[in-house]
Amino acid sequence: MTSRKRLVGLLLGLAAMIGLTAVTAKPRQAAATQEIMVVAKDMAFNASNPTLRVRLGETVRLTVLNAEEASMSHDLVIMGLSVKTEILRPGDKAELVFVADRPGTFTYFCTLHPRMMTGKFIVEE
Ligand SMILES: [Cu+2]
Repeated sequence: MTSRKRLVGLLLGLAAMIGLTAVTAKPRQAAATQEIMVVAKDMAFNASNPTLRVRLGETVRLTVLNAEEASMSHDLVIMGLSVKTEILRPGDKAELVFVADRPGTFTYFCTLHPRMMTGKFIVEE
């Protein structure tokens, strides 16, 4: 009776260990989607053209909103990552989903105002 209880305990412990291993062994690509919201307004992205950071292999959902009040169009391109929105008129929103599959420091910018609206997009290993 006692040894059977011990056996059950041992089996439960073993099952827990196997379960733990399965969780630990999950690939990094299975990580949650990284949500990034960028608002284009007053000739800047998020007011200060911030550096955006994601991890290598991560799925990124990039939302770009043109919040200008005047008739100023914008878009957003990330050089080297094949990420590009269409031209967005005021009130327009684009949503791009992509996998950050190349490590490095990339430049994002608006093709209509590349000098004023530009920042860094970093894919960290
Ligand atoms: Cu622009």
